[in-house]
Amino acid sequence: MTVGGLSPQGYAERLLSGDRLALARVISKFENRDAESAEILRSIFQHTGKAKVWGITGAPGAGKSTLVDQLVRVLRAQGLKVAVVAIDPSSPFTGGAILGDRVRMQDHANDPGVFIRSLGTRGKLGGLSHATLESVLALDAASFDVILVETAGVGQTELEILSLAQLVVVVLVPESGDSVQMMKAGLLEIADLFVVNKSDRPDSDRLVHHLQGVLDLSPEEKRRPEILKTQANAGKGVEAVADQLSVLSSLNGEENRRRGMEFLKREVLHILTERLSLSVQQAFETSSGQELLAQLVARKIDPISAANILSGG
Ligand SMILES: Nc1nc2c(ncn2[C@@H]2O[C@H](COP(=O)(O)OP(=O)(O)O)[C@@H](O)[C@H]2O)c(=O)[nH]1
Ligand SMILES: [Mg+2]
Repeated sequence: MTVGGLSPQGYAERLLSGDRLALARVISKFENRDAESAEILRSIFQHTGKAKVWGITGAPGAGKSTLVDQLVRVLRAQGLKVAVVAIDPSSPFTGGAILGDRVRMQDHANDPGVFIRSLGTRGKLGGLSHATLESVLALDAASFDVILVETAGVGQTELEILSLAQLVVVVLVPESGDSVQMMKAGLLEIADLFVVNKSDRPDSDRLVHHLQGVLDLSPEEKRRPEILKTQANAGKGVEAVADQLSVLSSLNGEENRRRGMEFLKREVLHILTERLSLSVQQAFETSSGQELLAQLVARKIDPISAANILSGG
């Protein structure tokens, strides 16, 4: 069956009825900021807000994809429909995810209860976080119970993306000194659960103790995150991670609601800020805008008064 040539409404209806091809197309439209995106989003938004959205972050090579793959297995065994959104900054050339992720995930390729999607970083400023949010909304509307968002904890964009998650898992590994890097990157503040992966390697207990020390020192503004050890490539410790996430999900009802509200508030603010910024730039391009700029430069008018004029004040 083809889904080409559908109206935005048609795409939305197919997606809501569980059509995977329509879902994939809609995500592509969101990713490419297609003109139909706004209308599709409007049609599906009321059907969102049900899925659990869990972020998985950590340095490249920490084992996030391996852990995600294993979490999918565990959650599927519990009868849950699971989607994965992988954000991959390591492949700027193809705008897609590294091959390894796809190969590993092929185990789930024929399972209708699993949907895996990579989003590239080809987006412009802020584009990737918008695309990620909208993709997560599409998956939510398509009735996935759990949406796992894998992202390398490296920059502001990734932190922004993680703020859409109700729970954030930070994956650390013993051999690298990345725990300190992670803390610097602000991951300590957003972690709801720490996973020390590659526990088959020496020094994993040392990392656990180190982390405990760090947590002892940090202000107790939120629930203290647990630290769990895994060996993701052997599937060890993954059930405990899934269980802990489920427990936190059920405990965090009010907190999840608050996070969700804060996130959506910020998203609306983003949209408006982008629009306003664009319209002011366009205003400067007009002849009266050029005149205003000339007056500014000549010190005949000050920036506050210029802003008042531009905002019609
Ligand atoms: N020794 C060991 N290797 C692991 C473990 N988990 C994952 N790996 C390996 O670490 C490498 C990077 O894993 P990957 O999941 O791609 O990391 P990501 O970049 O964080 O997504 C792969 O070769 C995995 O097989 C583990 O628990 N122990
Ligand atoms: Mg990965």
